Amino acid sequence: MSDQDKASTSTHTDALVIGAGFAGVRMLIELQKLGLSAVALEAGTDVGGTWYWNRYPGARTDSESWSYCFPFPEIEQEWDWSERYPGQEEVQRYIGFVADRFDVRRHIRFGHRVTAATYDDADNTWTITTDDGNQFTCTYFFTGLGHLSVPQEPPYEGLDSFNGEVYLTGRWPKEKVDFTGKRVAVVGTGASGIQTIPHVAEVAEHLTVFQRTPNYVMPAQNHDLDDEFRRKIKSDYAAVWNKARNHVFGFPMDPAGRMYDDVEIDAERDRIFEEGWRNGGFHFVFETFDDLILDQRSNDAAAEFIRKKIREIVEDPETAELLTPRGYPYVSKRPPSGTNYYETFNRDNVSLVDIRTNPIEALTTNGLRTREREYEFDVIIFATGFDAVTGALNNIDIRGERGVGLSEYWAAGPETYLGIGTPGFPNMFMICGPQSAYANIPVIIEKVVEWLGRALTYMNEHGYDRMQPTAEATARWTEHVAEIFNMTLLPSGESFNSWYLGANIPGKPRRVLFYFGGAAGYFQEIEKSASHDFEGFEFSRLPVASGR
Ligand code: N01
Repeated sequence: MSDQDKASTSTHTDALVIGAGFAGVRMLIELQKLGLSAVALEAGTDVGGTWYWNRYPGARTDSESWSYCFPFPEIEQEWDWSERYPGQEEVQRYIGFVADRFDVRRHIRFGHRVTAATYDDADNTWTITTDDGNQFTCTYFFTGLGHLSVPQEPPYEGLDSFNGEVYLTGRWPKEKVDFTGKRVAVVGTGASGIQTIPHVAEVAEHLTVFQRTPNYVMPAQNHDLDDEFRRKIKSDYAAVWNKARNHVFGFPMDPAGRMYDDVEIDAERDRIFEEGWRNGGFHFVFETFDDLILDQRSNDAAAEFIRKKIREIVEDPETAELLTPRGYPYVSKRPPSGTNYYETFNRDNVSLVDIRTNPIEALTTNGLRTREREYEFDVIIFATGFDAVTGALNNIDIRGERGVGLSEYWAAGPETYLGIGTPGFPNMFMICGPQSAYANIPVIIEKVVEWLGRALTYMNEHGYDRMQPTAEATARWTEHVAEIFNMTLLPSGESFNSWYLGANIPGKPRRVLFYFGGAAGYFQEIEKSASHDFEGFEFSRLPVASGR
């Protein structure tokens, strides 16, 4: 943090935003448009959020670049994506480009990690404290913390005794890490591990992958974009956004338009799955059968197709068997996209250890010890996931009316209305908090931020300065979110540690963390509230001006 930053921290602004990733930057642009004074506090030294911290080898999106961005007409025409699924550096550069283009970087204080946020009932003010003791006050408090920003710490004894290097994919250092000629371990085979593994395998002397649950990994089928493709997208960007906003996951895709029962011949089903596999990534989920996460038979057929692919690709039958997911439906854990993932296990310098039957017991001076034996490593990489969705909120001591703590209020799991607000925490707005839509995140952020802009305007026009959801609307939404979840095959992921429910973190209360009714369904819900005077929220006004 610069001296200039330090000197200017004790300010009051209309609004304060935590985070300078997609959500924080987009919110600053909205606040600027509304003419409100604003500051954003960001723990990192640059913008990017998720794309600042997750700079592990191979990190890239699995949303297609042309829809993993904001629908600003000027930016759409100026920015050129180089790949179908851009890498971490390019996405971070894009967020920086947007921040500079709208001139909001000057509102961001980097190197400030927020530790507490306290609401003062008497003067309707939030006080935000950072880890270096600085305090900021504001009327409107926004969190843009990201769903996946608190990595799970390696849960093993002996971490300090290990003499080699230890990395977490979710907290990757800025300096290049060189694995050349080293003996490397990767623990975890979720989306992060799956992207890291092929890259490390290419240079390491030996890579050992420690897998607890085999995943259903789709080939990303990433490729460079050419000028002709970019021109085509830019010539009708409105059509891209129109499709994305009407798509269940916020992607510019058409629904498959068929259910499992619409196709009676197995060979034809296989042809459809084959096409999905060739198109790659989420095209397999959303362009094969529309009942993939609703109908067990549809899901079983998809899962079996993927298992067959694994057996075809992986040469050693024993390794193929270990990599084959069983016992939980496809998509009930977030399915990753990879590049050469299964192929990597055909390399001579890669081996796979099943830690479900042979768990890791501890780290040792020279490596790690499983129940069966000890392994020696120079480097251990933990790709063991995140305390998702609520982790970052609970890490901050947030206190609302009468000093009630958010983590105590959410002791049994989060309760929000629309994933935006929670009762007792006036003017605290979560940009995609718990129970907001599970979908392509920039598309959801865009709509939520627009909605928040309208809410602030509504308050201003009606002479209100305080807004929070009602307890009734919040209870109804929480119930609705659970109902929708239970209509799908997703609950089966719980026993396989799905982070959708918090089931990946020992001791974390189980609650559905997302609205799974689709992006379009979510947009209808938030619009319904906004167009009925923000139904489900209550408004008030401080009787005496605070004098600020
Ligand atoms: O984390 P995960 P992630 N001992 O929780 C294992 C997004 N993302 O960082 O399945 C041993 O999915 C765990 O095993 P199990 C994306 O939304 C997106 O990979 O619990 N192993 C699992 O294999 C994604 O879903 C992108 O049995 C342990 C792995 O570690 C989300 O982030 C890229 C363990 C954790 O997998 C999280 O992905 C990367 C333990 N104690 C991430 N604890 C893209 O857009 C956990 N594991 C491309």
